[in-house]
Amino acid sequence: GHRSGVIWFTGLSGSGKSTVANALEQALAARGFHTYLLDGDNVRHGLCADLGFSAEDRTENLRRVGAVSGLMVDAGLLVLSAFISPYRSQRALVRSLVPEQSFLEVYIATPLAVCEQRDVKGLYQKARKGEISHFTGISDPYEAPENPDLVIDTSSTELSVSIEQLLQLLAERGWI
Ligand code: GGZ
Repeated sequence: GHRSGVIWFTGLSGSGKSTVANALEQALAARGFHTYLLDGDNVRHGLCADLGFSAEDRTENLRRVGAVSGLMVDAGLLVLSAFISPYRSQRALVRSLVPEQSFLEVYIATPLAVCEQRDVKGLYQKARKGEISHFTGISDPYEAPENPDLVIDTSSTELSVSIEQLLQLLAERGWI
């Protein structure tokens, strides 16, 4: 068995949140744990398809994700949620929506310059040209976490090492 809870990944677009969350989910699934991964790719096409990227819309996006994460914790799952979640107040909101002691914050702290150089979807280039407004890190703020449970820089740490660190954190906290 395992304790249920939310592992919340925050960081810039292209920082590697989904990559790390996916790899952790695979490692947990391989160990027989019941998991669910929430990210912009599956949420913004359905549950939050009506929302954009203003501060208000991001807050509502994250409020819904927090509420769903809380329900999944009730259902006994280990939930991995990977969202930019740029404001401290938004992360405090999602934390308030899940049971106490059931929330771990993981800061994917890959430098902006690296995220922009990767530019997997060409969004940074569009943001620089002014074709996308309110783009996090370029024309919209990102407030780094002050007291995250773990910090991962995907430009300087091998994925396998990060996954080991995450598994160790979960074991230390008695979640797995
Ligand atoms: C930031 C944006 C924007 C703007 C579209 N700002 O790299 P991606 O493409 O796949 O991940 C980003 C995703 C961010 O959605 P989230 O739900 O994680 O954001 S938040 O937590 O702030 O609600 C990016 C894409 O959407 N994208 N426009 N203006 N990212």
